[in-house]
Amino acid sequence: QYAPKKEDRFTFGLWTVANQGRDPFGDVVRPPLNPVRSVQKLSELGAWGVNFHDNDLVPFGSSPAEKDRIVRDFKQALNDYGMVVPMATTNLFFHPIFKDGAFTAVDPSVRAYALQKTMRAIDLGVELGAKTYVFWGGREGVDSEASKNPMEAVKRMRDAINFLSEYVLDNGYDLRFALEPKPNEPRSDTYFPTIGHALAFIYTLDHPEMVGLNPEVAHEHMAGLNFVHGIGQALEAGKLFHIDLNDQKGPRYDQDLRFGSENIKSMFFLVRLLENAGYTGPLHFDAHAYRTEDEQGVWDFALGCMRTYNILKAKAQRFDADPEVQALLHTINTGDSAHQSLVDQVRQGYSKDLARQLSETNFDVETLGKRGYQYEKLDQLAVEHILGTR
Ligand code: 3MF
Ligand code: MG
Ligand code: MG
Ligand code: MG
Repeated sequence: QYAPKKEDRFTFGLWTVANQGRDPFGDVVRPPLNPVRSVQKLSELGAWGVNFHDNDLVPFGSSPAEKDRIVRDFKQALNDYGMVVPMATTNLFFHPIFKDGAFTAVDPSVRAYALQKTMRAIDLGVELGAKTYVFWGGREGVDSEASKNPMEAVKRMRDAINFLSEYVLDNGYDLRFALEPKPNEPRSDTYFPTIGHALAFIYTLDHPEMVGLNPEVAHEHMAGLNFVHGIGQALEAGKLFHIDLNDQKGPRYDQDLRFGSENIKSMFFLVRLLENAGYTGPLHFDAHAYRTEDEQGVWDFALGCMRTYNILKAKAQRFDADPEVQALLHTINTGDSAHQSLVDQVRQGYSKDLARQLSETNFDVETLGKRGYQYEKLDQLAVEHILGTR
């Protein structure tokens, strides 16, 4: 019943299942995983597609002949195993050239090279079918505040996104951009640190309609923020183009844990929101197996991410269909009908008459202040659904 299927639209980054477990204190613990093998295994487990950074597929510095061979084999694997590539992105953080950033680096040669690398990676992504192109500004930030003017950094990022938007249009590509905010790591501070910062930036671009967001659970939790609310605002703005699902234990380094392995309650409300809002984009996992795992542990991890999403989806449906929940939500949201009509009119917009009606209305503030909202009862119902007793 919870087994993942292609229609569920689950995707993984090639970098996620191929993560070898290197961390700042320890070396790799798993052998490299070939992209073709990842495509095969993920397909068998029920995933719909894979996403990649240019260099996840074609190693940095490959010759044109090597690149052609790799891309040919990869296309063949996609075809053989019925997998798609909905998203692609650029690695603008691994090579030493990017140690001070890419689009916002102080060195103009680095900024120009970052554009060249991204144009090539866009061509590759589009060739493999990508419809969304993600920008995670891995090293776009500072360690020393003395090094850069933060206003100039915004302008440089805007120049890059505007230029690349035109590149996409000029080539007639069917591709949208999704900005992925993160507050820090690997830089001690990253520009555009949260969903809110990125969202505000989009409306200063030349083609805001082409640019949306790719928020990540762990990244917002690193900043101590409520991910469900960030996703709500992105959805409401029509800007949730893509999503990085994973999990995280509070404001620490980016842990990329198996989806739903830690914050089960907020992930329940996240899945409920995505499903009820009719989000139809990819459900992408940007996470990796614990460093303790061998290859089998990687597939256990991948299957776990997808199963947990499906289980939470079923639980969210049961919660919404529960008559006791429905009755309680109805009571909670109902008040004086005259006042309901006032706020309905506010939604329609301002008028002098409405302003007059509002200023002449008498409110029983004492009684309203004494009201109990029954959220304890409602929340306990949610908890019981999550725990499986209803
Ligand atoms: C880092 C990330 C990135 C981005 C990726 C674009 C390596 O914290 O989250 O993963 O998700 O670059 O999708
Ligand atoms: Mg991340
Ligand atoms: Mg992460
Ligand atoms: Mg991510």
